[in-house]
Amino acid sequence: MTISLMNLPYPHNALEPVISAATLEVHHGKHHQAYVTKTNALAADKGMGGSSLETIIRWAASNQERSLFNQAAQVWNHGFYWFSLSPDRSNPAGDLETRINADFGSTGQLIAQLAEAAVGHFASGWAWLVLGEDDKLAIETTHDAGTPLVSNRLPLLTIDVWEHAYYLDRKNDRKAYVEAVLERTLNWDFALANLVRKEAWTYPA
Ligand code: MN3
Repeated sequence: MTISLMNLPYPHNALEPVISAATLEVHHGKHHQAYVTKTNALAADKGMGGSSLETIIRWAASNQERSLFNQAAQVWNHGFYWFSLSPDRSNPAGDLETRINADFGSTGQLIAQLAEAAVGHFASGWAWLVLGEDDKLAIETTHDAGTPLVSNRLPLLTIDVWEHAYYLDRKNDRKAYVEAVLERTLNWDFALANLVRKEAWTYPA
């Protein structure tokens, strides 16, 4: 078994005008595909070729296999990112809404803090909404391929802040990309599903 490039959960043009079809074609078809291809090659070299993506990531993290970790974690992070976006408008509901109000005061305050973290993150990486070990919602950023999958925090949503996520549409204006994503395309239903499951999302086999 090898890792596959998962399908996007929506057509390439579904997120326009927030994210263009051209960006998604390159981001998914070229960048995500390249991470998949390199993960399969490196995992096979390490005797991990038959393992699930999550097993490969955790093994690479605990064995300081940096190259494999970077490629494999990027495969997982991108899959999680595709589901963190949606063309269908949603709002925080259920236990997620309750926790947002308790831990941030309001959805607006959460979004403001997430925007600040995503825009302010230095260089390439990811901005996340997670459920922390203290059972409170939190915002964090990770550098490069870093992922809360290998922490004790439960990932709920992510925003890719690598330049390849927005450069075709926004040039260097990360703020415009982040604000549009936060306002229009965040998939709060996915966040709630992750929260309710209480286990990390798994990449489609
Ligand atoms: Mn990316």
